[in-house]
Amino acid sequence: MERTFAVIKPDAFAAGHAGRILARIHEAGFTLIGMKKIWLSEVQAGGFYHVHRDKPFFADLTGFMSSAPCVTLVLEAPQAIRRWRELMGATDPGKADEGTLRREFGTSIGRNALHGSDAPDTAAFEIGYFFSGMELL
Ligand code: DAT
Ligand code: MG
Repeated sequence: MERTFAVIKPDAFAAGHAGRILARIHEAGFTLIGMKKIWLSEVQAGGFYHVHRDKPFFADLTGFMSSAPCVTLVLEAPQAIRRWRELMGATDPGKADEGTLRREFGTSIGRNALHGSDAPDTAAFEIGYFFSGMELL
């Protein structure tokens, strides 16, 4: 079993898509280990996305992620990291495959509805950034 970290980003949550996204997560066979709604500050969003701090889109990204509440998730499945990124689709919703969640719920590369960890080390960092062990029983 493997765990990954996911976020229903402010655009998708505000649009009322959380329920449909959670249903798709369950249908795909993930177990929901952790879940909470959270409204990030810009500093907290910057800590989460620290690997992108030198990118030109960093200020827009942290501004967007702190603009409204989101839902943070810990998902468990065999190959959870790869499988969640496959279900999300490409970063740019316009390039995401038909049937993927970003294709359905994203509207632009910066407003792409969902986050997913990209490797075991980033999944461990991101899960620990948002959840304590006691919240993941
Ligand atoms: P992903 O979320 O698919 O792992 P990433 O880690 O490269 O993609 O980037 C993190 C987020 O930053 C991404 O979900 C949306 C935003 N982003 C990435 N590239 C961007 C760009 N060229 N312009 C605006 N926002 C971008
Ligand atoms: Mg990434």
